[in-house]
Amino acid sequence: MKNFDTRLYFITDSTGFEEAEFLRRVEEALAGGATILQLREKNKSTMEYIGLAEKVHKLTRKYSVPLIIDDRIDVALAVGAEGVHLGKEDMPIATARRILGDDFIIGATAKTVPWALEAYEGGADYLGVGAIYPTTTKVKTVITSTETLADICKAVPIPVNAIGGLNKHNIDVLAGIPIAGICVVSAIMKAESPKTATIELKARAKELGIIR
Ligand code: TZP
Ligand code: MG
Repeated sequence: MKNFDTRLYFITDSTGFEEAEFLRRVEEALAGGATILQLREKNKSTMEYIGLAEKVHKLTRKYSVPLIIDDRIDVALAVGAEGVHLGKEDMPIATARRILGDDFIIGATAKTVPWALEAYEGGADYLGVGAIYPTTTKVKTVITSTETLADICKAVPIPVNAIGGLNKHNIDVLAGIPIAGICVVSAIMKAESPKTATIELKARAKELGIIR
């Protein structure tokens, strides 16, 4: 059964962390209430990506949180992850859906309404939209306005998450837009206490009525 909740979507970045410290931070975010977790690795070999994904999957399973693998459906299949996240330069959504079947969670990046519609029609289960703010995380992206974010929410019937430079001090701009949740990397990954950061971010998003 495909069952997922994107309210607090934590995307990892292991850059600069020893593996043990990385895994400790991942577990803290899970303990703090991340509802879905994406393993995002841009510089690892296939072997290394699979090795790390297996370790992260043990943690996500412990907290009953779906594991999404960024970019790589082979890695997702290899470790039995619950889903994959695909951008414009990755495998087309419809192709991935055909290979992975209906039970797999497939997320897509979308920065415009036509792009969102194409991903939805291809079979995407949720969309990540942004960057809402400039980001310090290594990514090829452009700023997406909150107006476009709202238009995308209106255009597709699947959960839409906001992403990019989001933290507890600036998510108020999302209030009133019918997003399903927020995606964050640094606000949790680089926090002194990832657990506290996760708890506080979720509490703030609830307080603003962004998530339930
Ligand atoms: N896509 C758009 S912005 C971004 C991605 C992967 C990175 C978000 O990272 P952060 O640290 O939450 O700004
Ligand atoms: Mg990608």
